[in-house]
Amino acid sequence: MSFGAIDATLVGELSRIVGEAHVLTDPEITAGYVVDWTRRFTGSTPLVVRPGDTAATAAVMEVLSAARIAVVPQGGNTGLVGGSVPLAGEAVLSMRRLNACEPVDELATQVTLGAGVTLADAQAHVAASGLSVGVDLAARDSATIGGMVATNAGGINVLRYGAMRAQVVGIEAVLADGTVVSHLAGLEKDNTGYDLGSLLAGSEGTLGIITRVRLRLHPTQPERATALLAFESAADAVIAAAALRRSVASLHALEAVFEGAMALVSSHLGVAPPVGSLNDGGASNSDVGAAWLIAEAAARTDPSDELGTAVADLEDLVVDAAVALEPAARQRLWAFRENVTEAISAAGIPHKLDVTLPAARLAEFTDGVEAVIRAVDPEAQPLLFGHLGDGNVHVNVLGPDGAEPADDVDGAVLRYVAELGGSISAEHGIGTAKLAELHLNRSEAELAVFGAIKRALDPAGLLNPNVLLP
Ligand code: FAD
Ligand code: 2HG
Ligand code: ZN
Repeated sequence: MSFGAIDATLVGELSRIVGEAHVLTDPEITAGYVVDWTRRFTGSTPLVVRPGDTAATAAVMEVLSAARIAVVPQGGNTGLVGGSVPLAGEAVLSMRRLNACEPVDELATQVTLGAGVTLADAQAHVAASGLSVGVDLAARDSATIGGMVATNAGGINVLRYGAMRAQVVGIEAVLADGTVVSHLAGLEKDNTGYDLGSLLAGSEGTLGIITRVRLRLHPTQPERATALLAFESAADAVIAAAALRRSVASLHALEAVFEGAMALVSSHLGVAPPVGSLNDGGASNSDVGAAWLIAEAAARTDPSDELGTAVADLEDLVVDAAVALEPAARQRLWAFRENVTEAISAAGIPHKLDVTLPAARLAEFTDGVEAVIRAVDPEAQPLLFGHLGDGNVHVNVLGPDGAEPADDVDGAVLRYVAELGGSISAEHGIGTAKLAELHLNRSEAELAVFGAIKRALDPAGLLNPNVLLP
């Protein structure tokens, strides 16, 4: 695929649409748009364009597609698979200025948001109506609603409300040639053909530029109880997680941190976990070893009895438990989970593998993955954590002294996941990082359908041309 060049005439045309201040070409100013959050993926770009609304986005795409300029759509640039940065010199279309929050529709319990609204701003906007966004994640201050739909982000409440796709009841997007498609009525029942919101969810900027999203909202569950539970082994934590899912109707989040990751995050925070102990012999000589679960129950009325009873029933498995009800105390427990990604980033540049296992193979995977990694790179350090309630494990791998591990580690782990019947991308997407392994989960026939959909919506292949589709 050959792409066009950017010249002064093109820059002038774009400036007339979005204003000179929003067409960036100076490498010092565009530097922040070309490196991803992990610092593992760095590219370069001749041009960053920052439209302020749908009409401007459409006009910009009309100009760029006429000039055959490849484009990487970018929201908060918190994506973790190298899909949000221009790795092959593409232009960047930054969507952050589309940050309008329309009034909450309290009758429908829905809201329409600009693609550039951050999750934190969306949460604050709907809170006054006693409503909540169904997806929550630690990058909430930067991640945008458009980026979260484009990656079908998951986060900590998927076991209650589903991932981002399940929140979308309407979508507006600009196609590669500047055509606007808009279906924002938000009717819960609407069988009038293909569901474009569902198609764009998880499309990673390859099919269209999301400009506005109508989200389903959920009644806020203000009363909360949070437990931090320590286990001797990953297998015990997996069994306990399944039991909690069966017994706690108000279960809102069920997260895990395994030994190596817990050691790193507690050293980063300068605080030891209040329950369980690090490196206390036995299985914990490994980097996976012991495990901690964070279980949070949330309801309209105090759920602490329900959670407490379920935790008491786990007495044969749990080494020790701490339960917190007040927000500050709960936050102190959550810190051991929410800061893991940041702690790893402070230690080096990891390879990030984000996988789901069938429930029946989860313990086998958490026990076996360390050996799979060490067989490829004996010095690599596996750091495991994730959304255990969904079967979703984040396997981060660091090399010695914070360097990247051997590249072959990624393929070895992902092949192991596929052998066990799991998904090689639970929630972060394929991006450029997992492109070579997509065939492990998707048949040739499926990939041919992906290609046909791509060609139908973006015949010149201008939108994120190096992402998702092999
Ligand atoms: P970007 O990073 O800017 O882009 C991500 C992808 O979406 C790219 O392919 C990009 O081209 C595309 N894109 C962005 N905006 C648009 C648009 N408007 N239209 C079309 N395509 C677009 N993810 C989870 O699923 N669960 C978690 O728990 C979670 N926790 C995280 C915690 C931290 C600390 C960090 C740094 C990341 C985390 N993530 C998590 C990663 C997650 O993918 C992002 O946080 C979020 O979904 C991406 O939003 P963004 O606006 O930053 O998108
Ligand atoms: C999380 O759950 C995010 O914290 C990030 O999805 C995972 O850093 C990672 O690998
Ligand atoms: Zn996650």
